[in-house]
Amino acid sequence: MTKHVTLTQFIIEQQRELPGVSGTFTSLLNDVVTACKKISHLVNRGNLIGVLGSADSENVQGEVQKKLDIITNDIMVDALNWTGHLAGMASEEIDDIIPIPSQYPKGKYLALFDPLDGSSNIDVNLAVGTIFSILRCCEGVDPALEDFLRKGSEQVCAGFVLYGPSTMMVLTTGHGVNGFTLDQDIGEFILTHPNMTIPNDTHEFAINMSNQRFWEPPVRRYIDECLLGTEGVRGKDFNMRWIASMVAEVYRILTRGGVFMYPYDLRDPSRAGKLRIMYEANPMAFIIEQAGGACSTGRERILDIKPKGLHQRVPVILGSKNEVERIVGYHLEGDLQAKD
Ligand code: P6P
Repeated sequence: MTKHVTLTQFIIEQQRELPGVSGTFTSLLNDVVTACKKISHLVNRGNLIGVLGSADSENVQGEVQKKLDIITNDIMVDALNWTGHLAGMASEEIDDIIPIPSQYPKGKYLALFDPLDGSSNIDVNLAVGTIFSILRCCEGVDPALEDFLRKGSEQVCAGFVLYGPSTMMVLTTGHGVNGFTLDQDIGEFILTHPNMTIPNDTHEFAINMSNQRFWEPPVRRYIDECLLGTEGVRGKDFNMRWIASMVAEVYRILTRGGVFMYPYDLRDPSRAGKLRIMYEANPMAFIIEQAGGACSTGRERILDIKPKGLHQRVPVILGSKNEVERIVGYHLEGDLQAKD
C-alpha cells in the first residue's frame, strides 16, 4: 500500500531542515489548515446550510460581500487569534489591522489573508479559494501598520487552498512549492503534487477580455499577437481561460503553465489594478517564483514592491517565465518610445 505523506508530517520534516524555524511555525500552519478545512466543509455544503448569497454589506474595497466572505473571515480570525503564534492579522474583509485580543499571548508572526478569493463565483458553484501570507515580526508586541507593509520578498510562507472538485492546498516556505489534496474521509491533506514546477513556455493566457479597451498598449500588443496565433509573429496558436478566481488560475498555471494577467487599466488612474498586493499578489508571486515562474506589474517585480497601504492594488502579470519576460519587455519598449 502506498505510504501517503500528510501535510502535518511534511511540515514537521521541513521544519527540521529550516534553521531557526521552531514548532511555533509548524503549529501556526496547522491552525491555518484547520481553518481551511472548516471553510472547505462550508463551501461544499453551500445552499444546504443557507450560507450562499449576499450579506447586503460592503467591504473596505467597496465590493458587495457574500455571506461566506464574512463567515470565512470569522473562521480565519477565530482559528488564529488565540494561538499565541501571531502578533496580528490583516484581511481583505477588514479595513484595519486585526489586533490579537488582550487576553491572548502575542507571537512573532503576522498572518494576512483573503479568506474567500473569487467569492463572486460561489453562488454559481465555481471554484473559490483562501489565500494566506505569513510575515515574521517582533514577538509579544502589538504591531503597527508599518510592520505589515513589508516587501513580498520578506514573506516566510505563502499558500492557498482551492475549493474545487478537490480541495487542494498549495504551500511554499521558500524551498519550492508542494501541493496537497484533502482526503475528506480522514480529514487530512495528502502530498499529491511534490515540487510543483511551471513550464517556461505556454500557449495559454488568462485575462478578462471585457476590459480590453482600458489596457495599456504593451498588454494590447501581447494579447493581439496571441490572438493572431500561427498567422502572427508568435507562430503558434494560443488558448484562453478566464475563471474569475485567481486561485484557480494560479493552480492551473502551476500544473500546466500559462500566463495570468490583471493589468493596470486606464479606467481609473488612481487605481493601479484590481488585485491587492498584501494578500493576493504577494503570496501568489512568492509561490509562482518558487515554482520557477515570474510575477511582475509589467514594470517591476511584485516581490520588490514596498507596499504603501494594507489594501493597495497592483497590476499583476504572472506565470510561465518566458511569457512574463516578453510582456515586461513590451512595457519597457513602450515606455522608452514614450520618452522619445
Ligand atoms: P473580474 C476575484 O474577485 C478576483 O479578485 C480574482 O480572484 C480574480 O482573478 C479577479 O478578481 C476577477 O476579476 O473583473 O474578472 O471579476
